Amino acid sequence: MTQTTHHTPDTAREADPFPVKGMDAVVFAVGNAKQAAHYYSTAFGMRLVAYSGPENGSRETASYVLENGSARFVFTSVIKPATTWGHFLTRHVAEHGDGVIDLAIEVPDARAAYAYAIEQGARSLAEPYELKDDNGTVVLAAIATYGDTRHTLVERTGYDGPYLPGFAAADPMVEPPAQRTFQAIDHCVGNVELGRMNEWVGFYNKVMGFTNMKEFVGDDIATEYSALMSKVVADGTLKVKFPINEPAVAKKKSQIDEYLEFYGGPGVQHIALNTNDIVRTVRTMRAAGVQFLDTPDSYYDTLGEWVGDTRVPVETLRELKILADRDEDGYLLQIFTKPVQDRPTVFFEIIERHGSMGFGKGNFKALFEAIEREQAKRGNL
Ligand code: TYF
Ligand code: FE
Repeated sequence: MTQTTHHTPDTAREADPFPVKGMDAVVFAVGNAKQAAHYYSTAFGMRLVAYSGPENGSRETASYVLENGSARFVFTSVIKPATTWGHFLTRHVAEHGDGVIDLAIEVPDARAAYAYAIEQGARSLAEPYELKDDNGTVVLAAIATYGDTRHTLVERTGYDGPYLPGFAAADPMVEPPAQRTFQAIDHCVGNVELGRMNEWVGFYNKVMGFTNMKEFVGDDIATEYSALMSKVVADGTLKVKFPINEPAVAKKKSQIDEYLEFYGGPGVQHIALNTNDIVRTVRTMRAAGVQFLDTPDSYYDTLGEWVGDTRVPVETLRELKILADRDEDGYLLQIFTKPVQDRPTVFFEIIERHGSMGFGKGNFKALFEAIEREQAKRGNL
């Protein structure tokens, strides 16, 4: 395996042609945004902060904005058969089920970011435009990525409101947990078709100047047990990290093929969320009914021998089925939910990092076996 450093020198960072501030929002098109907002409030511990719908002038869509620290999710539903955008959302939900339409990125200058992306070959979905209200102005533009997914580029320096012009501040739907369940988006993963991973990695290299991180699932792991290949691209500051998966031809049907079949093409597979206290987060979410992947006891029987000391005792990890991994920079603790809708598509990861900037390579075998047990239950293995 080759190794590519993920530390960008300061000189390169100053010259970054596509500077980013971080993830702006993950936008979901769903069948019932009101109920989705309730689930992410009660089960994920997020808080509703903004709303747009017929009550404040949005005639065709209802959108709920939920936050947890810097993590922002937006859930949008169409409320009547209508317009071009309404048709896009309706078709997206009909074809893909509830899913991610937009991995929006906050940038210091949306016009410059858009111009650079287009010059580098990105496909335009929206030329730069402004949204204005009493809270100020936001500049947006959008480019296409894999499948029906887009990246809206958001410049919000001239705005001081709850989300975007047109949105009204909203109160939480329920009392949020006393302590945050998570506070940031760690990474957003895309599934693409067989043989297309390198193209999409090249897309992010070229269009956003993102570089490859050293951790990836190569041929060797793919044929051995994972049935997928994966590479990770990130901006120079590592605030925005996008792993890209493709199916591999292996002994068993790839989990990526299952996703592509049930999603109806490429799309966002999982969103990883940072927590400082994974034990509390998992207890809170389990108590609220969130289902996580199971991990066999045998994983914990040998964990202590190789992972060394972690903040959480192995017996607690075993009780909650949390995975642990260590590399030269430190360790991480992680766990994966089962798919959060009836289709075996989108799921979430909760991750607590202590130095390690990896993605849990040491867990790939245990993780992919757990996913395959779920696939088998669905009759898709
Ligand atoms: O984001 C990652 O790379 C890890 C591992 O289908 C992973 O969370 C990779 C592929 C996959 C599930 C998890
Ligand atoms: Fe992940």
